[in-house]
Amino acid sequence: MDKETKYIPPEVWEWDKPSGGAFESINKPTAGSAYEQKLPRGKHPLQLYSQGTPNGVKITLMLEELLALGHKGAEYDAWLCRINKGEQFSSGFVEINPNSKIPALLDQSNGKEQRVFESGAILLYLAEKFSEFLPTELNKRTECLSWLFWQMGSTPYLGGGFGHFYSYAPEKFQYPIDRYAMETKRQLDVLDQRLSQAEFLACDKFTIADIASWPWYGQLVLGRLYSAGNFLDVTSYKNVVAWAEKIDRRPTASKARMVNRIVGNPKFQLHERHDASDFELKTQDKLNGSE
Ligand SMILES: N[C@@H](CCC(=O)N[C@@H](CS)C(=O)NCC(=O)O)C(=O)O
Repeated sequence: MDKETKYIPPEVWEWDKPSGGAFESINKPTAGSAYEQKLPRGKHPLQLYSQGTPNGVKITLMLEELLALGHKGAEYDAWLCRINKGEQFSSGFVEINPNSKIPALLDQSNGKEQRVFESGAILLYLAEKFSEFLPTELNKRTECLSWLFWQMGSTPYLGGGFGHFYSYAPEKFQYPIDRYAMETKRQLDVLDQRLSQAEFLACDKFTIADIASWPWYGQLVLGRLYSAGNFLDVTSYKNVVAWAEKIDRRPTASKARMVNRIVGNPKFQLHERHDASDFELKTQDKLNGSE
């Protein structure tokens, strides 16, 4: 960068132009609702407002796992919230998540209403509500929550850092790509070393720690995120790859990835899920590309 183009921060930052890149139309420096619109409600106990991004898949994986175990109370309506159209800024969505990010959950069981936002909090809520995927023994529970919080704190460097600058930014800038590629590889190494000692992140059982991490790090090492498999040499993290493949073989995993998905093969896009049969009957290829 020469002297003329070098950026000198002003005294006070002001939002005078869109930031550029894939999300410039929805990025803004203020919170709160942008327009009045109620959220739709279905008949099931749990109402999920989401999109099929890795954070969204955490919750659909948890819900499909709970249903596979026979928990009828985990029946859910999954409504599509299109974040690229700014639907997370509707008044109804903001009532459920003041932070305007998917996923958001409303539990309307037993005539009461409980909102839950932040994917980690949603996983913990569902784990406690159904007494599943969270060990009860204090040391294992603590290990599980440590990995859950590790994921929540670490992944913004992978998504908002590496993914943003490698994939979404308007230009390729070496400084942030180097910084976040290094951090992402460090995180993969953390996981790889942990998974050399234990079958799953918290212990020998599949828990919400795995459910939180797989849609990000699992998808990354399976080459499904940011087309960055080669760049980050993901196959060298052998324990992470083995863990990711093992979870990928669970029958719930492919379903979880279909719900609220709006990109890729229409056969694997189920924009809204209101019934178990929707996976067979309501995918976008069956709906003839209409919505
Ligand atoms: N910490 C939040 C992050 C959620 C998040 O970043 N969601 C993204 C999609 S993956 C989103 O809604 N982005 C829309 C926006 O930033 O306006 C969580 O884990 O629930």
